Amino acid sequence: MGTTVEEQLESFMHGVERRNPGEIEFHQAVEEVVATILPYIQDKPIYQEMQILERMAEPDRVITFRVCWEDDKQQIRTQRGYRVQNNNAIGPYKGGLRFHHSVTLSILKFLAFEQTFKNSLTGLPMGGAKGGADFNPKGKSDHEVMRFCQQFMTELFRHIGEDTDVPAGDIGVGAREIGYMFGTYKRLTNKFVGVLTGKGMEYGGSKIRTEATGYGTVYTAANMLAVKGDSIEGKTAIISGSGNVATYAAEKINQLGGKVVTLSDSSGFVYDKDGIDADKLAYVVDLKTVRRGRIKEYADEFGAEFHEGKPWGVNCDIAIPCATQNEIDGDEAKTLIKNGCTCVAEGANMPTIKAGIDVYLDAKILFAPSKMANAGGVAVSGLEMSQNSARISWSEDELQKLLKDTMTGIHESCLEYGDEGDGYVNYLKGANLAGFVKVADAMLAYGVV
Ligand code: NDP
Ligand code: 2IT
Repeated sequence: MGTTVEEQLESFMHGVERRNPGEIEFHQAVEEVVATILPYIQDKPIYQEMQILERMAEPDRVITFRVCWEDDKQQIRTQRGYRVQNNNAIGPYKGGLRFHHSVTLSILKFLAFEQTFKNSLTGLPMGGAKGGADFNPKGKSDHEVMRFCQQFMTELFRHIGEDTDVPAGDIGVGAREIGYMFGTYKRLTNKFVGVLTGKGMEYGGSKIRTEATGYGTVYTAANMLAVKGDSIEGKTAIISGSGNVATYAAEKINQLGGKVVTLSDSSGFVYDKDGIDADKLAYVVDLKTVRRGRIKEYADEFGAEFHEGKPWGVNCDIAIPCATQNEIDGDEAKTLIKNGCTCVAEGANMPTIKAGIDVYLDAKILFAPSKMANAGGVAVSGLEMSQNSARISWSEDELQKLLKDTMTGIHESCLEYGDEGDGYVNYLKGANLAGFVKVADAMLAYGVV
């Protein structure tokens, strides 16, 4: 390594780029983390001697496989399935499955890397993984989705297990897909175990898992505001996405006295100046999970505005990106701040590119990076694993409290490591460091393996 931190970062990233050519999302995620960890470990040479960062940025295992299935017209279709098992230093591999036409190895490696730090932040014993396929569920019949999920699991099942690797949902994978996959796993192995989370309540699911990511993201925004003596009450929020994370983030904003004025999907966004209240949200959940329609229908139904593009030009106090990675660039971040935004909590994974993050940090606004803000989903997944192992189920009240307490604990850890001493909290640094230390120290305990 070179002498200055900048030289060390350049040399580190040179190695990552050489070993993982063209994997730009993976490079982006690694650089964001390593840039904050390197200054911290300058006076802790053991982490450098034992190559902890280098080992964290090399997945334990990458599995890719062919998934062949038959569509409703009896055409044979071929997709690529993946599972990236990044790190199991502190617990079984854990992380979602994404079904989207854009899925690549680079995207799943970035998500598995991020998941390792996020899961550590929850305080629960979970390693980091991610998987999925370049399958596009849009426009597919239930039977086509079922056949795809079954074929996907006929290979994935040999790489996972309740103490080995426990997948869950992500973009394009919700209760329906988890049900099909769990049914196939059960049939192939003749075991009824907690091998997936996000299951239905009838067969081992946990209460509030569906709501947990969105709720947790808003609790994080509330926790950051509370440090400033402020709250969600009376605030206007803009949200992107209209899937699982977005709808429950909107629900929690409403419950805490805020107003949500946008939701989006890949075709554009709706702007509802009157606010997207509980009844309108119920319409969105039905639209997106039952009828599987487009967000424009909301505008037609409620007389709201529909625009192509993203919602970042709408005036707000709080922005909650909940669609996908790289949906806010530097200019969009500047627009947010110009229009009054003082708080960004990332429900999606890595929704802001580096230039946008630099804008938030320079402006010293409240910024909760994804691994801090959206950890509530995987935290309740961890609680689902505990309930399955003990063959019990906790009440909704208990789980609501556990989720809230977990998000408070994560905020406190990130605050401790991110406090700049000048009144500003760099939660990006805080989240990376707080997530890193536990995994790194477990790896040190194992020696060179
Ligand atoms: P869903 O599939 O339920 O919803 C995804 C939403 O994002 C849809 O509205 C979708 O629109 C939109 N979207 C997806 N890709 C794009 C794109 N390329 N451009 C514009 N809009 C897009 O997924 P989730 O709500 O579960 O996931 C959303 C984000 O939250 C992801 O980044 C995910 O990794 C992250 N996350 C999810 C967790 C969970 O528990 N589910 C936990 C932690 C993070 P359309 O319908 O048009 O595709
Ligand atoms: O990104 C994420 O944290 C998830 N998609 C949820 C993972 C999980 O195992 O619940």
